[in-house]
Amino acid sequence: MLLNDKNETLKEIEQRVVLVGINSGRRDELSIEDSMAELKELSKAAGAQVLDIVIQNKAKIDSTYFIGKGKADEVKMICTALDANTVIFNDELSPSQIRNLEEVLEVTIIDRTTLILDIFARRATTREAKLQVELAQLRYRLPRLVGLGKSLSRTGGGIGTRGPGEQKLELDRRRILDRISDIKGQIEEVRKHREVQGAKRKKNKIPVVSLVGYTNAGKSTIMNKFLDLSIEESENKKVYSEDLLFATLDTYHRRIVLDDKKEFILIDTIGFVSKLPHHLVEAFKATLDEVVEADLLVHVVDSSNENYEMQINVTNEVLRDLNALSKPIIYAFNKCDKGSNNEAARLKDSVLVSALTGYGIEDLIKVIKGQLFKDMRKCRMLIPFEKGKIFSYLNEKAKIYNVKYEANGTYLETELNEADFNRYREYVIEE
Ligand SMILES: Nc1nc2c(ncn2[C@@H]2O[C@H](COP(=O)(O)OP(=O)(O)OP(=O)(O)O)[C@@H](O)[C@H]2O)c(=O)[nH]1
Ligand SMILES: [Mg+2]
Repeated sequence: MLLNDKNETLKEIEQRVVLVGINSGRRDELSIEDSMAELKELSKAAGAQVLDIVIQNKAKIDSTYFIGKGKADEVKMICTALDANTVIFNDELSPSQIRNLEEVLEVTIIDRTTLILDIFARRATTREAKLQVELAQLRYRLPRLVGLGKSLSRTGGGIGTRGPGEQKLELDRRRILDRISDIKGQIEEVRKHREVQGAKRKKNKIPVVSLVGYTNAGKSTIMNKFLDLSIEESENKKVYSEDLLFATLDTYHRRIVLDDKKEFILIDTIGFVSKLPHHLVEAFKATLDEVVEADLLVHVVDSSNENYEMQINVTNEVLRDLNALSKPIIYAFNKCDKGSNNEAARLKDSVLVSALTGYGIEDLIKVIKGQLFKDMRKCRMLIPFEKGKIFSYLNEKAKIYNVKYEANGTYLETELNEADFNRYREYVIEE
């Protein structure tokens, strides 16, 4: 399927890249192999061709070159031998590190944050997502410009470079600041519109379920499977899913109506990844806040991935940042068709599923319903014939198990939500 072609930063030149990471030996972090494998996937998602991976064991980061000077020379040799034009580092680099590395390696230097921001920029399709990504990019760039400005004035920069250099930076800085405030205004506008929609949904009291999880876990595929089971027309509401990191970069709301007429709004959104740039989480905060404001979270896990535990932890870290860990959460251990980890599904409130084959999807829906509609009340009602409107309303909105027309009205066996139960309490003859 086609991606957004408008952002062609990485596309114009073929990016032949070497990846570089530091193994700091810290226990609490992802293993360096996993982390570099993730960086490789991210690079591929940005359209780059990965030629080699270089790892340095180093407890302390070098302030000049990030890696040691000797290692930098080695990377230079590798780049020359493989004809690489870009080196991607697995961590955030300071402006001076970028400059020093560019000097030694004579290729484009990209850090992990820039890479992730770039992927987001290429994939975003809605106005809001585009604005949010641009905001994150500008905010990431701004202090880097300032840093560069300072270091330029410190070193002098030689005749002719200093003045214009600084002026240009100041100009860039001002332009960026202007653009930031412009974007903020636009985001505010879009957000107001979204809040109106959210308020409408609240008024209708339709419960909301959000799919959350590590990128590529299968959230969008699950959403599409749910749409198949929804009795509302759903074919043109399917969302994009693909074997790619960050296939989804916007938030999609879909109404799911089950055959017993119970319904909920399902939200599919961006996936998480380790070391998700802070600026990105900040820029997407409003979107993510909306996601985690749901009545229920379904945490989708790729249980066939050997790193599934790390991916659960990464997701939970982001959820913690968003203050969402106290929400009701159901785990969907997906991709069980790929030889899943049965151990995984022993967690409380978890369901083993395969969005591909459909295995377990009905069970997942059952668990979701159990959680969302646990306050539903079964009752028998007698509705006088002159209240035909109430009958039509219930017929449309509620599951009706039995109807009989009796002498003094319509007799119903049904199940009502709290609000309807209270509204029509006078017609309830037995609970
Ligand atoms: N074998 C198998 N593949 C699956 C299953 N569910 C999803 N996939 C595949 O996994 C890949 C990622 O699925 P998506 O639904 O796009 O994943 P996502 O969680 O929405 O990912 P992002 O939007 O990138 O965060 C796709 O190639 C899917 O076809 C499953 O149950 N079994
Ligand atoms: Mg998706």
